[in-house]
Amino acid sequence: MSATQLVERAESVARRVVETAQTATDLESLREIERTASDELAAVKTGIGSVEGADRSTVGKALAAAQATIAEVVGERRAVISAAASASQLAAERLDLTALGNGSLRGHLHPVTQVWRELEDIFCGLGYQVHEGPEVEDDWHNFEALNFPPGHPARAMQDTLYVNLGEPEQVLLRTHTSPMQIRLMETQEPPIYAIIPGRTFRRDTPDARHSPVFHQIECLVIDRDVTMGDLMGTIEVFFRALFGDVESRFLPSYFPFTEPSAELAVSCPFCEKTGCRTCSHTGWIELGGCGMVDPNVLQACNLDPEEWSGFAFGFGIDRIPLLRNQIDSLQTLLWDNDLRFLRQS
Ligand code: 2NL
Repeated sequence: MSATQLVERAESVARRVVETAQTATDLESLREIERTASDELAAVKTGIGSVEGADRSTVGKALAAAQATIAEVVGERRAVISAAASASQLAAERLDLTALGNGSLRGHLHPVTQVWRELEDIFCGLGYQVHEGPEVEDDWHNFEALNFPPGHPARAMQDTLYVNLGEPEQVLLRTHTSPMQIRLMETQEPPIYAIIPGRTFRRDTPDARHSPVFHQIECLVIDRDVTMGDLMGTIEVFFRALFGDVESRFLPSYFPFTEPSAELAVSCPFCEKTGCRTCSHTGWIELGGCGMVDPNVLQACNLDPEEWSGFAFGFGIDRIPLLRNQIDSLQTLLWDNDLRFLRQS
């Protein structure tokens, strides 16, 4: 072969590689293209020996240029093929670790917590503050300051759970949320508009209507010239926010810490007073009690009963989800933790 033919041969091998390398989609076929080209250039190199001395460097340069072009084109294509291969390998090995992706097992707040927060919302809307107090209390805050006379039955061992700390029968699990109201009156300058929700404790044998641990919410207002009318109006607004179009009923009652005192009831939201199972066919549901804060309680907190007056009311929280969800037993609501029940609420 002449020097011109050898140069053309080297150039055509390089041109072909530039075209065909672009069509290779895997490393093996690219390697095949490279091998064929390299064999053909080896033949050109052998041909150098048979041309005139002066032409050898021309052919040599053409050969080197072809080798350089091929190396560059093949190198670029190899990088492209490798990147695509690793991307498709990553896609194939992808693990879906999304937890509970279909959302069907989302949890929710316990029915008691839902009502607790709803009560807080209603009173916050009326401008009240929410306070929570200690569950372990002393005799002063739980009884003495609340005007419980010595020997009052609620102080007796069967009601109160005492804690074995300090003087006998001085440290106890609060039997109501009222001790926190005493703490508020002791430490805050009136006016006070507060609600106190919380866990309370009594020495009771558990059954459908009793639980040694239950939840209460109490309301306390201390201001100048507070009247029984303020108390009744507040309760009316509150009951309507909670139950809708209902009436409230006040029957004379007795509590050591209020005077006068009243038992609180709401007209049955389920039967509109015609009588049903939920209201035991009375048309009314008893919810708790209320009254004007006894002057002795104000004095125990160093508040002058001539200057300050107030009202308070209290009721059990657990009663409300029981009523709303037509649940028969406090045990079902508070202790069983049966998911078949909880998921419905
Ligand atoms: C009920 C009745 C009531 C109060 C709680 C109270 C608190 C202070 C002063 C005066 Cl510090 N009163 N609280 C008043 C009347 C009734 O609760 O049946 N609760 C479950």
